[in-house]
Amino acid sequence: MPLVHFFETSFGRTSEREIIIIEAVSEGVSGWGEITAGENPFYNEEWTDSAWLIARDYAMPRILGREIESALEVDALTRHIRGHNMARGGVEAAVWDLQARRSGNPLWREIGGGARREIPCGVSIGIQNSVEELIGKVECELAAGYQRIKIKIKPGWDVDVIRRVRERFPAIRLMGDANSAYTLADAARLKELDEFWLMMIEQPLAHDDIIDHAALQPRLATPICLDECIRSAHHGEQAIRMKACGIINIKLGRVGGFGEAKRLHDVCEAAGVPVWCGGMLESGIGRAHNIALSTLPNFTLPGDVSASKRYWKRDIISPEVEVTPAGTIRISDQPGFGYEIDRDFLNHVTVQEDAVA
Ligand code: OSB
Ligand code: MG
Repeated sequence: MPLVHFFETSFGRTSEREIIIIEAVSEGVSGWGEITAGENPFYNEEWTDSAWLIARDYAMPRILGREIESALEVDALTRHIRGHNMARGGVEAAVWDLQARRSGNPLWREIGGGARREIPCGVSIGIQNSVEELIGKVECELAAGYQRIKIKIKPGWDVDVIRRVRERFPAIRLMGDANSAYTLADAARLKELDEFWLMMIEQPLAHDDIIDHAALQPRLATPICLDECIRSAHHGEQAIRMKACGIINIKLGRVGGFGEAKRLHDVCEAAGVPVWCGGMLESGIGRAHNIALSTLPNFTLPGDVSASKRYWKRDIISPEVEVTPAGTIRISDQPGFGYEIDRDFLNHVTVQEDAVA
């Protein structure tokens, strides 16, 4: 599916998504999941083609044909797979949706959420061709009501860019996401960002590092938010113990599904560390899962969960995800994740299919 606008991070530019959708069927009811891997192994080690094989050949055979009491069991059944959390998590999420639809409950209730009826939303704005274009985009998203603005940064697109945005919008909730573009040797440069009162700076250092983040955090006034390097509740525990961050971004796929996302959420809540729901340029299916996840109590900060139309000319769910003028998404009480699948359009954009039975 082509994005309405390219999305550029410190690791590259995406113009078109190749998304794996999982349909889990039991006794005539379908549940839906999305594997959130990118098209290339640049955010983490997974990509569309690796995830296809892991889901088909390793994750799904462990679940199919089994009597499962609860979707909670799926995580344990696929734990023997090392890494590949997004592939595992997409399958797991489909079984959660299936469980919710079979029991007639909204997914948010099924996972133990429901702390709020509307979730607070922010946007993630990629690296643009010019600062003027970036400022135009920020203006547009603020006018749409979004509660916080995240700007992608990298060396050469950081202090000067943030300065200009901050000058233009002195009072907005603003943050930067580096996607691992710096090292500890850049600490002085990152420290310069302190003067702009960012809510947080996301994953400044290596994708697999916690220790250097712990060395960086006391040198900054700005809280560090960890994304890439937190792949489990245990990593969250370690990062908090080391004081490597003040905030954690939880992505369903990155941690391998709802089971682990809930455990990570609970670890953070117990430690007084707020969390928010990250995004991976999902279709409506992954987006709907993110909305359900964001109703857990400790998701108190605006997430990167935003309206379908920011990404797609037409989404594969109906209705599309919409954002209120207050910058929130209202949760649905429909069974499952609360939206219908637009099967005609899904078929139209499908390029490859496989069935495991
Ligand atoms: O680091 O949060 C990130 C997109 C792709 C890969 C990594 C990230 C992102 C985003 C986009 O920031 C969030 C979204 O709008 O879905
Ligand atoms: Mg990030």
